[in-house]
Amino acid sequence: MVSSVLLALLAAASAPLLSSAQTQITVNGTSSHPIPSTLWGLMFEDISHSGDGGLYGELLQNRAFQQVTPGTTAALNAWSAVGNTTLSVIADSPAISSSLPNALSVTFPSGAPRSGVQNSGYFGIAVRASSTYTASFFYRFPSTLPSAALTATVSLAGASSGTTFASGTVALRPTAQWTQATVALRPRTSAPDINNVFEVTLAAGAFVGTVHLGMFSLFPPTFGGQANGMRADIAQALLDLKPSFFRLPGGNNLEGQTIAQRWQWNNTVGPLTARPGRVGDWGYVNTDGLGLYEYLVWIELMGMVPIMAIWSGFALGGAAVPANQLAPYIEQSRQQIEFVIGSTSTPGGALRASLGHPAPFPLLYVEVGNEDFLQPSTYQSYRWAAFVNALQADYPNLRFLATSSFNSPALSPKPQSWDIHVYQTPTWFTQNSAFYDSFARDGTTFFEGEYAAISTNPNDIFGAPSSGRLVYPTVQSAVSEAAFMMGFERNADVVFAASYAPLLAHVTQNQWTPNLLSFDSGTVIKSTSYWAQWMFSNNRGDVYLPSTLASTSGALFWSVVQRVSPPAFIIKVSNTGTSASTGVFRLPSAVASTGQLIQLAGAANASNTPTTPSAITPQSRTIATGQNLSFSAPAMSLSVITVALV
Ligand code: LX5
Repeated sequence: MVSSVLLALLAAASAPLLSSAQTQITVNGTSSHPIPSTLWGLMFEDISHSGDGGLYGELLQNRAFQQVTPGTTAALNAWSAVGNTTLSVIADSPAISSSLPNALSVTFPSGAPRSGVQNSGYFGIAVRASSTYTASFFYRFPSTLPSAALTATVSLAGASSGTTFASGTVALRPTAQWTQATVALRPRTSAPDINNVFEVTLAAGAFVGTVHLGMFSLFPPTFGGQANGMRADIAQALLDLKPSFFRLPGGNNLEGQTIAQRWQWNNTVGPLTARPGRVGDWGYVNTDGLGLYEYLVWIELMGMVPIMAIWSGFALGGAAVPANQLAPYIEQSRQQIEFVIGSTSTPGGALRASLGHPAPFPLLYVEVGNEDFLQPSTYQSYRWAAFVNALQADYPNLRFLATSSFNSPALSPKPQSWDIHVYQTPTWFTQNSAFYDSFARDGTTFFEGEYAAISTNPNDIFGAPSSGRLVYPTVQSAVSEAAFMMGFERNADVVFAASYAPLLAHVTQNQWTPNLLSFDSGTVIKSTSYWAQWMFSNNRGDVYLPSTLASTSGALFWSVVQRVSPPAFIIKVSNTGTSASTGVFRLPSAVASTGQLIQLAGAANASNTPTTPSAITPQSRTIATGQNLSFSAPAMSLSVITVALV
């Protein structure tokens, strides 16, 4: 008795707390614009080993000694001796190819036990019993030829345990000419962790002398079986996002620190022995094994379209090509486009066909540079015009995107489209959900090519990372980005595409945080922001339905779209505040009495991390719905409600 009185008193006392703030939202039944099919997609560049050591399936690091200085310890990165060999990187003559001048010189002394070389991979190697690995390398004997073929053992082994998980043998013929050896490795058991190495060894006493090795490779099965393709678990995590486009190859990594170090498409296609690699913009060598053709074939496999950048005459170190010297660079860009879409009667199209893809790839968007607001003067005075005027004449159906700050300085010819970037605080994203509302409807369209809430400290955005910088996206950063993303749907008549950046990063070998997906050589971690992207992209509508505008100083943001088939309203609600908030949606027509809710929620600073990879994931359940749909959004949450029209 006493306890029930107490309960009633407690209930009365807590009632005001339960009734959260209410916002009345009227949804218009007449759509204002279709949602473009390109809206949600991916921005990619090789940063934080997102390409080499990440998406690109190759497992060996420094596989071909590209762009290293022979004779240095650094040139031996990821390599070490097994047994008694002596290793050094040399500039070999003959070289494997003119693009690959360097090789690994391995000397076996007399009386050596089992000896050879090992590679530690990209910070470990995952060894899975279900996979067949294809290993290969080039070899030659520069001086003393063995009297007969040698039997080399190629294996995958625990780095500290010494356990051999897989091994195979391959004959090394006595030859002074570069020769390729290939062997398939089928692990008997999976390794318990990624602390594994790849080894090439000779039995005790098998050989005394020197062998040169180079252009190694170790590939697990790739996503979709693509030759020289992508790591399956990372590609699958990206496919789950149902992305529509893929921006490549940068980002800063397009530009080079110097003009000579820029990304050059023609150095990234053809046999791996024809790719010199380059010093990337993020502090490590890019193998360019993940080249333009690999990107395009994979983009097609994934059902995406490319948004491809061309170099715009500016290197990150500050050098710009003078106007009267731009012609060869414009021609290189023209050839890049021709490789992608030219008919097979052109040299570029014929090269594409020779690699296995006679049909042109579906290219519509070409981005001229990256962040050319870093040198707006030369972009405005000649670089933009020189590239666009020449290339638009050759390819009138392409849309060229400008990358300087929107209309500042104004460009001529007037860009049809712009790529706009924003790295900011969660607060900025919530306060700017109406960012595109005031943009002119004059045919100009926008690509939000990079955006992310990166720090809770406004002073930290453009300065050195300090106290507020996020290591992994948080619930707060994800729901704040979602508030901004509501604005992409509302303004999808001018915003045709949007992508979070950066997309991928190795958990320890990174130059930037936070990132959408983090990985090591064995696992992939889906961040809170990944799940926000997933919720938007997997719950697209065909048309946008205007509704009462949210207050940009408030915490509750929403977007209502209509799906044609099967007919449904899809309502997205982001609550960026610290208390629950109710939206009462007055829908324009009758709906089913129940609908499906997908919700991401949690503590503001909660993240998915290597130790808590699934702390925050979207949860689904059925909820009661109706034409007057009252929905209480928990603090720090993103919700998607799908309700069928009746
Ligand atoms: C940013 C901008 C990281 C990047 C650039 C991209 O996603 O590479 O386009 O880097 S920044 O701010 O250091 O220039």
